[in-house]
Formats: sequence, C-alpha cells, structure tokens
Amino acid sequence: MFFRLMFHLHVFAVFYGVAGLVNGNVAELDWSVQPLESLSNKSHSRSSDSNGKLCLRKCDGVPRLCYYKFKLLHYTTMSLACGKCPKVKSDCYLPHCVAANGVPRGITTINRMIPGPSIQVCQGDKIVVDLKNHLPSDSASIHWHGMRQKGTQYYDGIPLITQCPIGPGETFRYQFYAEDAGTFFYHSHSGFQKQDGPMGPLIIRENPNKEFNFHFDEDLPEHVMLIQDWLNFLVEESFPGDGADRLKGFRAPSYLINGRGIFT
Ligand SMILES: [Cu+2]
Repeated sequence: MFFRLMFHLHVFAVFYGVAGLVNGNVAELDWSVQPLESLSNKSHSRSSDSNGKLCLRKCDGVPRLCYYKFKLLHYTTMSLACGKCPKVKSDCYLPHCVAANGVPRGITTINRMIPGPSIQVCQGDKIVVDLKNHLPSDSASIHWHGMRQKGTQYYDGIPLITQCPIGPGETFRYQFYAEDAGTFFYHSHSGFQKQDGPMGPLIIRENPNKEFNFHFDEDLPEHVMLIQDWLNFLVEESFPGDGADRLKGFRAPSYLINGRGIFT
C-alpha cells in the first residue's frame, strides 16, 4: 500500500551578510508598561507558565496570553556546559551548550541558547516578552521580524525609533498580538548583536481546520529549521573592516542549522 505523509516544515534562513540595518515604522508612541496582571482580559485565557509552554498547542480558536522571560547575556560557544562535545555527540545537545560550528568564540545569547527560545503560538494569542538586558555596557532591543504591530507599534523593537534602547540591567516588556499566521523570527536590533547570536523562531499557527492545513498530516513543533551564516569571531571585528579585507564579515565560513554546523 502506498502511504504518504506530508509535513508542514517551518524553514527560514537568516543571512546577515546581506541584511538591511533598519526596518520599522515611526508612529504614535505610548511608553506605558503595564504589569502582567493587567494584561489578562476576558478573551484571553491566561498562560502563566514561563516561556509559553502552554501556548504550544493544537490551535482551537481560543486565544491565550503567552508569557516569555528573555535574559540577554554574553556567553561563549563550546563552554564547559558542552562536556565532551564533539567527541561525545550527545554532549553537544546538553542544556546551555552552544556548539555552533565547534570553534570557541564569544557570543551574545538569549537564555544561553542559539537559536533563542522558540516562540510557538496560535493566531490571535497575545505575546508578552520581558527582556532583561544583562550585558554590562551595551544597550539592546528585540525586533519581531514580520509582525505588523498594528496598534502596538511601540513594541516593534527599533532602538531610537520606536523605543528607547534598553540599558544594561534594565527590563523592557514587549506585548503584541499574533496577528498573521506564518513562519517568522525575532532578533536583537541593536548594533551588531544579532549576528553574534540573539535570535530565534517565532511561529504563529492557525486553526487546523483552515483550508491550507488540509494538505498536511502533521505540523509538529520540532519541525522548525533555522539556517544562519556564522563567523569564527565577534562581528564587530569586521565592521567597518580592518583595511586589508573589508569584506571579511560578509564571507561566512560556516552555516548553522538550528545552531549547529561544522568548520573545516
Ligand atoms: Cu528583522
């Protein structure tokens, strides 16, 4: 008997060598930050868990409030958390092990992960992210790539355009609605941080009964693939360039798939 399984695969590639520097819109600003308690409203059943585990579900048309805690911090690839990686392959998957392409280097991460925490919600959910900036001297912001931010434009994450940069030690609360279904991502929008690690997937699913979804047997949370280019040094080292090789930062020696790759 012939049997065919169709998977809904969320694949996206982020190549910073050619990425634009600024996107976003200038609009009416509202600087108020509400306490989480005041965010619950009747149409959103509350997901009080950290990092939205209750929001990763089969979409049923009942919107939820999805809360995430992001810590932005300096870190390193191939740290002690990686045990005997790459000799013992399973060690490369230990918690807080950022293996990347196996070359030790300084990085900037959200929650000591590359990619950062996976935000997977349903259309209509409200996404709330508290970002604490643990960097000792750099400001930060997170841009939610592809979110239209209709009515929530002050959470678009563009420093000095839609918000003040988040200073060292400060926390900023992003809150917006998952309006359009699709495969998106988020990343730091301050300086060159995004190329050094702080980015991750943002998947918005729609009700499985929608016409498009009839073509797929499965749409599983683990079917997310993030592809990115990767340098063996901090990106700041190659911009504006050392004079001898101004294109150094544009020639990535490795690509990472879900944060892992090889360097030969
Ligand atoms: Cu972006």
